[in-house]
Amino acid sequence: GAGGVVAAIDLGATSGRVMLGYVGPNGIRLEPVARFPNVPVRTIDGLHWNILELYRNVIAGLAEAVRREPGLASIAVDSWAVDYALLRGDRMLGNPFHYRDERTARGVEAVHAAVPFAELYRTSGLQFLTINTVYQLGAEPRDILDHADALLLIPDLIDFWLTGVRRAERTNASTTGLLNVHTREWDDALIASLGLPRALFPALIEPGETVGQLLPAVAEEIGAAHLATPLPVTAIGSHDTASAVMAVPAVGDDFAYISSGTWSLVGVELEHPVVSDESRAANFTNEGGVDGRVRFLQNVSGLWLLSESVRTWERSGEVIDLPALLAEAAAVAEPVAVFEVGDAGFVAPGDMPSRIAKWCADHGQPVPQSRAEFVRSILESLAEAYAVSLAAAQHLSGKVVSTIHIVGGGSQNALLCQLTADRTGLPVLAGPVEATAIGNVLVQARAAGLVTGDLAALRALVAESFPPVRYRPAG
Ligand code: ADP
Ligand code: LRH
Repeated sequence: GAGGVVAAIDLGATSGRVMLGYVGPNGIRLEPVARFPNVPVRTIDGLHWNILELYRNVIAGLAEAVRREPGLASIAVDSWAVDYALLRGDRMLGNPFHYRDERTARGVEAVHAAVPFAELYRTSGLQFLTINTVYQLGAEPRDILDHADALLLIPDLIDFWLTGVRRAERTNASTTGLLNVHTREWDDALIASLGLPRALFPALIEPGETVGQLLPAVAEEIGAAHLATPLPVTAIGSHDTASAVMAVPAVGDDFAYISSGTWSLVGVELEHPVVSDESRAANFTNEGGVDGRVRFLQNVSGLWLLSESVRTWERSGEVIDLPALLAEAAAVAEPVAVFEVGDAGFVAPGDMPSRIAKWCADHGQPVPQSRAEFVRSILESLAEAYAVSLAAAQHLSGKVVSTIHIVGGGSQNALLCQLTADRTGLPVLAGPVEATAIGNVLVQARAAGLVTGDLAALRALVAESFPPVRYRPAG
């Protein structure tokens, strides 16, 4: 193709952005258009996303994108997984819940009473996480489920608001727990066993297909009504992690990845799912990737531990400089505690340093004494968890890995990258920071004919445009 420009909307659990992506045979360039925080809101019935505020920012960002680039060829949306809105007709039934809301505990009990976890795993291939859509649905009141006529995951909801078309993008649908891991279709039998109305689940759509054209009212709102051709919204790997893994700048096949942001998604890419008893016991997930790949990975906690600590320290009004704090953490010379980052006690929002200190005291480990020691302990513990996960991923899948790619916001954390190299004994290639947006852009660009090629070719393009930073293991 001759090249062109598309707009990527990437909504992370911490922040959202709208990017212009310029793509041609010689590379990719990203131009940030808008960035906005994603701040959840607690009301009497629980913890919610501020979805209307996010959508307002999406529209404002798209308006700015069209102002800068009237030649825009396409738009696509990705976000964090598992969360959803229920709708009846055009109306959203209540505000979407945040996956950290405590109601899922009830859902887990209800779901496992109907279908034991071993059977869920054989069908969906999904690791046990209380946040999974299936457990959230297990906590929904019956009358609300019966009143609804559609369930849309967050990117599907934004696509619906933009186009009026309701579809379920396949990579993100794979995080619900209701997709069959082998057929990649909604599992009707499982949905029936759980007593969920089958009609809630829209027709699936594959990355690269067109969702629809912008509604006239939306085109008007973003200043695109006068454009020569109506703007399409394209389906991409709308699960942010699917887009991030797509854009790993890997050369060859023997790599592992860590998509590092609020969560760390640690694993390998496979052609076929692994749903053995052993992988179930190790709690490994098989999520759907772009171009039919399997993302065989584990949700290891992530920089949530750090950002929630910083948020706690900032409550007194002080503003913390993250790069300075990371430099202090790098200078800590005494050994620090290595704690269990996946402990269920760290999932909810709130005072993180106190919870970490309590974990260390309860487990006979040295309690961190300063902010720098807390940060060092968090990063050592994450790196250790990565090493354990990566060893398991290789053992369970039979894939042998010689390089680890770290992408996402956490790839800027040099200390974390170095500790990961040290604890795994493998070289770490860090970056790009905006892998998710790049994956979003590339699948749109390929659909629009701006670029051609399979995953390997697209990844080579990423590597040329965003050369990663190399960390060698110590010793
Ligand atoms: P998400 O997509 O989940 O919202 P991101 O991929 O944007 O997350 O990553 C956010 C994380 O990136 C932050 O929690 C922070 O720890 C890390 N980060 C951001 N900027 C820097 C920086 N300059 N140095 C080190 N880490 C950073
Ligand atoms: C990362 C992510 C992850 C999911 C979690 C809900 O942003 O999408 O892959 O497990 O958020």
